[in-house]
Amino acid sequence: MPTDYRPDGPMYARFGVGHLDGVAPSLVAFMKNRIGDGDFNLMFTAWRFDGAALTNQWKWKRGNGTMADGHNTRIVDLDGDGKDEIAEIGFALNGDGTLRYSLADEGVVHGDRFHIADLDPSRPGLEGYGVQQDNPSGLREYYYGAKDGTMLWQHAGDGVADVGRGMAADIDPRFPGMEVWSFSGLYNARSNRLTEPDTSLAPWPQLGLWWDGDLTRELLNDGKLEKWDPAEPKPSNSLPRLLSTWNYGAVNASQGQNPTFVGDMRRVSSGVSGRERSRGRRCGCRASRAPSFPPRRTRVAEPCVRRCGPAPRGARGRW
Ligand SMILES: [Ca+2]
Ligand SMILES: [Ca+2]
Ligand SMILES: [Ca+2]
Repeated sequence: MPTDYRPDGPMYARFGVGHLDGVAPSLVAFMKNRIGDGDFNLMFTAWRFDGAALTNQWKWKRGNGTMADGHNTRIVDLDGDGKDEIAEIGFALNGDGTLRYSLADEGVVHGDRFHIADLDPSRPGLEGYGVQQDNPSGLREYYYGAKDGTMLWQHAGDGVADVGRGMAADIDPRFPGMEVWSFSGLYNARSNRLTEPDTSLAPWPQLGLWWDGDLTRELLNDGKLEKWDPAEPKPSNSLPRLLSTWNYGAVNASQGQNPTFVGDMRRVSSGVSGRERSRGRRCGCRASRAPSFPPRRTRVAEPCVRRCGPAPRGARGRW
């Protein structure tokens, strides 16, 4: 284990699996600690396990760079060449541990949420969307080409604000591709236009899932399965509700209750009941009976989910 930052204390880490060479899986580790009450150290490492020994393939250190990390690491093939890259909210690494791009020159700093997906199917490749925490420039949210970090649009406001949450999903079929939203209104990502002119009417930017079998995404917000209806837009606290999970024994999935929900599975929502949660075990599972058309990948077949979470029991080969 690299000891570069050991004098500053233990490093907390998050892990994922990536096919960095397009062939064999590597363990990718995000490792971070703090220099007293000051700056943070950040290091990425990649590891290969051959069945007997664990070998460190490379390490990347941020040093004094301004590349911003967030609360999620995305391991995803950004350029479609079959080899995974590693993305943070403000930069991306190539699979060999070199810096691919940084969004620092675009003014991106730390934020709590970002998403990478084919937000605009008419534009080749993947796009990214992120939100900002206390950006001194007033930047609230931004949308960019995920392959090379090309900034496509930004929204700024007066003063400094902690946006906190942001979400990307196709919830309005009138506009091609996905919508993105935080607290500045509901936008179609591709066009950078409000899909709902009243910016006080939008879902809460939390989590998404497919539940009722149609082409657009449903929403999972604080234990409620909700659906955005563009024809009857509502404020975030009164969206039409499909299901309240607490009626089935799950605890209310507020922020402090994580990991009550690990959702975004296909038409399945899982939660831990209050009683079982207190025992620290068992999951409850609630599945939709709505027919699914067209068929979609299950959670364990979705590359981004699989590469950024634990392997399901019994998984073999490339996944
Ligand atoms: Ca790639
Ligand atoms: Ca695209
Ligand atoms: Ca849409």
